[in-house]
Amino acid sequence: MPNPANVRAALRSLEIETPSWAYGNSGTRFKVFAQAGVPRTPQEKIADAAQVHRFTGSAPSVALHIPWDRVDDFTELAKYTHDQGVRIGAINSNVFQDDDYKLGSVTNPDPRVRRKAVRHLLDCVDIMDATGSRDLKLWFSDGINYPGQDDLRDRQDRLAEALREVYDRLGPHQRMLLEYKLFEPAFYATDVPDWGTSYAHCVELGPRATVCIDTGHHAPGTNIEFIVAFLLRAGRLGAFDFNSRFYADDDLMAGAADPFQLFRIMYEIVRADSLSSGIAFMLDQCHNIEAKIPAVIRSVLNVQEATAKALLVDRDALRAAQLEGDVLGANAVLMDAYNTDVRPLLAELRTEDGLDPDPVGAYRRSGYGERVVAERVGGQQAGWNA
Ligand code: LRH
Ligand code: MN
Repeated sequence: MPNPANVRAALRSLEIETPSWAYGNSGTRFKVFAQAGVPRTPQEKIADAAQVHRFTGSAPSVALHIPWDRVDDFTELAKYTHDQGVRIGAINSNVFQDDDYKLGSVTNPDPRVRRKAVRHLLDCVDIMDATGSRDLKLWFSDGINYPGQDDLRDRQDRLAEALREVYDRLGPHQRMLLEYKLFEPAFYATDVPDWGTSYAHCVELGPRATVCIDTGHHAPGTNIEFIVAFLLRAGRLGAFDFNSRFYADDDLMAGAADPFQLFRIMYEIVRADSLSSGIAFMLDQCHNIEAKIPAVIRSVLNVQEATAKALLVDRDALRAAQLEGDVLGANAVLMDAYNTDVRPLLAELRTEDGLDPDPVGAYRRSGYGERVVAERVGGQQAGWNA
């Protein structure tokens, strides 16, 4: 059986990075439902992220998205973030919202557009130097909608050239996270559509290029934990964008749609002793209709619960059953852990750490939500500027 002290220590070491854009308005092509109290500035987004850490104790960093979170002085912003009790995490580039990028950004047939896109990516590395961030997260909406629209091979050459230039600009302690996505906004071919394409480019680039798995970016039925196990074995799993979905890139709360999948993913992390090996556990979600801060708190708890269940797997018993070919026995060992109610354990840990055992309830009782609704009147609410 797992050693309870190790389980508790591992749970205490779990850090989940929350995305600044989860605190802003978001929606679908049909409607963005604005919410009262939504942040207007990067500072207000960071203040909201600090609330998630205040009540969970496990969300010490916030990912930024450029230009959504552009400020004049990123060193000053990093100091402000520190004063709020959290730190700036990954810097997300954005080459998916400029008119010039209609036919692609770094893969665009027009070299002038490619230069512009690479310029933005290099700017993001400059920002990392100012914020002290380790990770540059790259997601490209690049792709084509019709067969023949452009040459698939040429686009890969253009992508590789751009990634090389950015990789060579990274500082010694900086990493590249290359995120893939099967489709949307491109609806025929996406230039980084799957883990294999991302992995191949990462291997071509060098050791500080790693794959980012967004759990909403796969074809229905994809066995994501297999991808996790494979990339861990190859030493190229850099990060997760956790969220959940019933259909496509729904960006719902992590663990909400498929808590069993989140458990299976975290079990591969635990099995590889990689819970605190530098993998960035990030959320990438949009709270289109629900209150945003409580939704992010709930998501952090869902990742904690999946991780706690994964840590409770009796790995010796599992391995013994696996090596004996005891199919049902092996599956039962895993299901025993998954079917364990870990909420009392997590509540106990929070209490020991001076936190309220019920973070969502504690946040609601704090009155912070009502306070920002009263304070944040006027100004331009943050969103995707889409
Ligand atoms: C793309 C994506 C990417 C971010 C964006 C906010 O779908 O997952 O990680 O840049 O969402
Ligand atoms: Mn993502």
